[in-house]
This record gives sequence, structure tokens and C-alpha cells, in this order.
Amino acid sequence: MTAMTFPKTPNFTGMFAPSGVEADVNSLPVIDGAVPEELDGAFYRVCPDPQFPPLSGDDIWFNGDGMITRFRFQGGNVSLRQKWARTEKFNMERAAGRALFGMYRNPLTDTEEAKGRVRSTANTNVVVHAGKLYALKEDSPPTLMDPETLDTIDPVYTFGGKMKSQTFTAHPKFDPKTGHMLAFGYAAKGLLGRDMVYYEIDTKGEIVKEVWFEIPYYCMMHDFGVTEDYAVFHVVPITSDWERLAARKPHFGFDTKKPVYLGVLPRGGGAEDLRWFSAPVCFASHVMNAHNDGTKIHFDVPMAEGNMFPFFPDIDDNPFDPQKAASRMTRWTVDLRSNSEDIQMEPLSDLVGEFPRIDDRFTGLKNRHGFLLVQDFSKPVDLPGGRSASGMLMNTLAHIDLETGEKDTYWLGPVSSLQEPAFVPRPGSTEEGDGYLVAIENRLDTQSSRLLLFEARHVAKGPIATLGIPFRIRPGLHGNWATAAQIAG
Ligand code: V55
Ligand code: FE
Repeated sequence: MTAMTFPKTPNFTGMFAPSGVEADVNSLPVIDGAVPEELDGAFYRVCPDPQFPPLSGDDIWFNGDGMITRFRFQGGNVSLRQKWARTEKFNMERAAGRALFGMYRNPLTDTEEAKGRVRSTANTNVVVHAGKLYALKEDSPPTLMDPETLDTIDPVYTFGGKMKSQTFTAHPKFDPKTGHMLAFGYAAKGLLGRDMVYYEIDTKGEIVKEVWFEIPYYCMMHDFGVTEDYAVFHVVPITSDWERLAARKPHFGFDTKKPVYLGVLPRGGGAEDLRWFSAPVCFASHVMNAHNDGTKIHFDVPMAEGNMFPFFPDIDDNPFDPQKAASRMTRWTVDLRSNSEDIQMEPLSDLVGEFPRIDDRFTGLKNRHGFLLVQDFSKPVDLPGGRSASGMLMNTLAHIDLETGEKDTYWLGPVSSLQEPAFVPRPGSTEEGDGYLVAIENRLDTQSSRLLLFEARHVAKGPIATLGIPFRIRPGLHGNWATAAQIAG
């Protein structure tokens, strides 16, 4: 293996410099406050962290190898374990001592050795279900890991061969009543295709429901919504085709000429029951929650007027517009009893933000408390250039009361950006929002990281515990809390 030189680009420098740290830390130092002793479980999260310099000169953040971090809470102590997911890509590249896979979701740019192999980086989300840790990338099957050791059990897990889809979403949901994992795959029969499949997976980890259907056009189906009775799929024109891949353009581009669709699939039904609604073009990716009131379906998303991803540019070369990229919580509503195909849209908050979360025990149910990372542009920034390397400075944590419209926010100061929080229920409680939010803070001035714990319904009072992390954690995507009992299976 030769020495590694990464590109000197924003994707590979500063907070985004590759980390490669695999670690075991017995006890994170408490800088301020205290961790409640009763918390017994772990916060799992993942970030892209490229093992090798890219084949293609530069590379987008979304293409790095999944590095998993586990913060284990027990008796007031928090330990840390961090390990790369051993995906097929990771193992092959480690053996070769260099990158073999090329651009994000473009197998035409792969080396001969990589052709036909699973391209997963497992870099988008980590969830615990049936005692197993799933590291997820939406272009591939899950990578199955041991939730204690973070050792990889199966780099390409297909539920014992029962999963016929080539892909599995990074945003599965958990039905709070049945404990089932609800998921889907898109481009399920092959890259760029319109085939989708919906899955329900029981508490033993077995696929118990499977519905195949087609979406109106190929696009990035990054997330979805579930309610007690329906699965809800939003089709937003972050799209692609083989010409783009052959031309080595970024896989996705935003097409303002296409409408947005919302597909509603009755969970008890089949593909013939799927109904599509539509609206003029807009951007929405993550789903806070959804619920149904009879045949009326409500779907809550951070929504922007235009493209939010500068690295997936407009397909007609319209310039990126930061104003139009500002997303605000919006409620989409459709009614299966109505003949109208329109999606009604109504604002829920004026805060500009993304990475929506809830008390996950209310997934699919009408929830009152929403949590969001917010960009508060009115606050000072004390950094060279005034921004983080990603261009997104999530300087504020917000709790939104969806019933009263009240907001409760905490500004982290002029040098900090927060990563996505996860909800931690208070042991013994069942009341919505009774618990904590855990999140990694990026300190952009010193390029260091801390772990923060907030009371979920009182974020304005600031963290109740601040813990030091002895090395820089790369900016991440998603994570989740699992109780000790859930980890044990
Ligand atoms: C996202 C992240 C991904 C991806 C597709 O919206 C969408 C986030 C980290 O990778 O492949
Ligand atoms: Fe996501």
C-alpha cells in the first residue's frame, strides 16, 4: 500500500478531513452537567469517512465509507466505540490498498475488479432491530453488524435470501404497536429503474409483507412516511438517467420541470390500492412523521421551494439559489375520500431547518412534539468565511409544539454546528416527549467534537450534560437510540 493523499478540497479538509479513527474509549469526560444514571442504552450514529482517496479527483460527502459510532450510556457513564462498517466495498478496497469503486452511484466509473459487486458504503443510517444493527445505504442491501462489538456480521444482508430487492432504504420506520420494521427499496430491480418494493419485517427479523409497484419517474426516494394504516411515498424530482452517468455528471440532478407526487399505499392492501396525488415542483427529502385521521393523511416534512443539494445541480443549469434552498416544516395533506388529486400544503413553522425528529414511540401517530436542526441566520458566526465546510451551519436546536405552534430553541454559539439528534425516552415513561435529545456538536473553530444531552421538551435551557470526545468526529447523517433491552434483542 502506498501513502495516501486526499484532495485539498472542502470535501476532504477541515471538519471534513478523513478521520479513519477506530476507537474504544471507556469513559467520556463530563465537561458540564451530568448524565442521568437511569439511562441504559446506546446512541448509534454514522458518518461517511472515506477509507481511500477517490478515483475521481474529488468526491461528494455522500460517497464516504460508513463509520459507525456507538455511545453506550450506563449508570451515568458514557463509553464510545467507533468502527467502520465492513462492506463489500470496504473489504475489497482494504485488500487492494486503494479505491476500486468510483463516483457516487455511478458503476460506470468503477475499476474492473469492482464491476458487479455491491457498492454500499453503509454511510447513511444505523438502526437496531431484532437485536441486530443495520448499517444502511439506500442503493444496496443492509450491512448487518453486532450492536455490541460493531463487528460486521454480513456485509450484504438479504434476510436469508428473502429480500429480492437490490436496495433497502436508509430510513426504515418502526411501528410502535407491532415493533415491525417498515421499509422499502427503490431502483429495486436495477439502477435508475422505477421499480419499488415495500416491506414489513417482524420482530424476529423476518419479511412478512412485500408489495411491488412503480413510481412515476426515477428519483431519489430517500425517506417515506408511515401511518397506522398507510405507507406514504413522496416523489420529488431529484432524478437521473444513463446519459448523466455516461457523461460522469453527478448521479442526481434537480428537474424543476417535473411535478411532485405523493403515493399512498394501504398497509393492508396491495399495489392495486396505491393512489398517487400531485403538486407543483418543490423539494422535500426527510419526513418528520405522518399520521392518518380516517382517510385523511397528514405528512410532515421540511420543504423548500427549490433544490437543497448544490452537489446535485439543476439539470437545466439554473444556478443554485440558497434562498430557495431554505426548508421549513410543512404539512402535506391528502384525502382518499376526495376525487381531487391535489396535495394540500400548509406551513407548520417559520424556522429554517432540516433533520427532523420525533419521539419515535409516536411514529405513524399524531404527534405533538417535533425536533429540528435550525439555521438561525440572525445569530453571529465566528468562523473564517462565516460558514462550515458543508455550507450548512446548524447553529440551533429547536423543539416545535405542533399543537400550539410554540417553539423552544437553543443557540449553540458562534462556532458550533449540531449533528442530527436522537430521542431518548426517559425510562419508565410513556408520555410523548418525556425524555432527552442526544447529539454530537461540531466545534468548527477547533475542529473538535462533544456529545450533548438535552431535555427534549426544554431545549432552551441548554444541555443538561456536555461530554468531551477525545478526537474529531466527522459530520454525520443519522442515528438512533436503542435501549439495553433492544440491543439484547
Ligand atoms: C442522503 C444521503 C445519502 C444518500 C442519499 O439526503 C441521500 C441524504 C449519505 O448518503 O446516498
Ligand atoms: Fe437521510
